[in-house]
Amino acid sequence: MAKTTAARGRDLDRGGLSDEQLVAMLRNMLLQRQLDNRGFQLNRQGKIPFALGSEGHEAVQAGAAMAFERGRDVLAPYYRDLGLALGVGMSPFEILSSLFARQTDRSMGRQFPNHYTNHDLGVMSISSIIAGHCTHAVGVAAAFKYRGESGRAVLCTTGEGATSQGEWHESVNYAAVHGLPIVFLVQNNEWAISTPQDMQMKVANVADKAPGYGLPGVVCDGFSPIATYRVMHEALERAHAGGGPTIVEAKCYRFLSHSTDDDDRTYRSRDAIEERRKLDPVPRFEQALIEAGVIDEALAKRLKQDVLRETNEATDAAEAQPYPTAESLYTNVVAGDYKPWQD
Ligand SMILES: Cc1ncc(C[n+]2csc(CCOP(=O)(O)OP(=O)(O)O)c2C)c(N)n1
Repeated sequence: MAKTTAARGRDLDRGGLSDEQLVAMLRNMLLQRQLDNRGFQLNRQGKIPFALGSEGHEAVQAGAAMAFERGRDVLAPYYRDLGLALGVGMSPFEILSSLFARQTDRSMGRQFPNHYTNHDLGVMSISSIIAGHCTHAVGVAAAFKYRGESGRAVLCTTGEGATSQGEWHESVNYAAVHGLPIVFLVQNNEWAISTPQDMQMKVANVADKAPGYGLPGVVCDGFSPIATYRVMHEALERAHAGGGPTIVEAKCYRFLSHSTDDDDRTYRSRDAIEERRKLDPVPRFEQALIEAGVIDEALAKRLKQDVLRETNEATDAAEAQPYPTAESLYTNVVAGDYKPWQD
């Protein structure tokens, strides 16, 4: 670490975070970017069938992960949550095991690629059914309340497109009525595949929907990890303390195509993307930490070398793993010894 918290350069509104936490957020963002690229590269090399990118979501996810209480909170992620998964403790090897569909993947390669999970870390399995996981997330929050497990909360994430789904409305409404400990984080990247926000809703902000459920709705700058951390920390603390749900909308952007299966040149201009790239949160946060004296150029360089090395090692290690065996086909399908296919 370059300097202690006391020795400051240019002022940085750090949201109460220490140098170590700020650097951890930057490292998370750099690793997200590296792993995102790796997923697209491996797909183009014909080594994996599918990848999704979180480019443009790095700051939201680094900030939200920093607010997540490991060991207590549960994450109900969606498919674009690489940085949240990493930020709550998942490793690049686990992510790549999912992309390569190897035996070392927690779902043993049976889930859709990029749909990782980690029960021990409180990361629920990802559902490809848009907003389908919101009902599951609310179920977990209801269980926390029912069992009197105070101090625990669920972080349920979606894109803005998902807020048009019935399950999202039902989940938010139920959570509001029952005062459940849950935060609905909406990562508004302006696009739902080829559908822009204004074809999705008549309100300017997703957070504007919150009063309709009797909930607080907060908009934050999703290009700033510190701004996102601040809002998410407050919302999760509210949930931990029995104050009920919050809808947080983090404004960000999707720099890449929806997935490796999508060609976004058919529905949006390169100029629009270039314009947004000027606000790219990764180099901006790196620069802000350098200017504030939290890190120096040399450390920034080392961090980038470090995440590249980590990504390369994890890629080689995951690729070398075996596929699940045919005999394991029924493993983890039904709990306990019950084997309906044998009766
Ligand atoms: C119920 C359902 N309808 C449609 C789809 C196809 N689909 C996959 S991702 C997606 C867009 C979702 O957009 P958004 O919620 O804004 O998240 P983003 O991908 O932009 O992060 C759609 C329509 C699906 N998976 N499930």
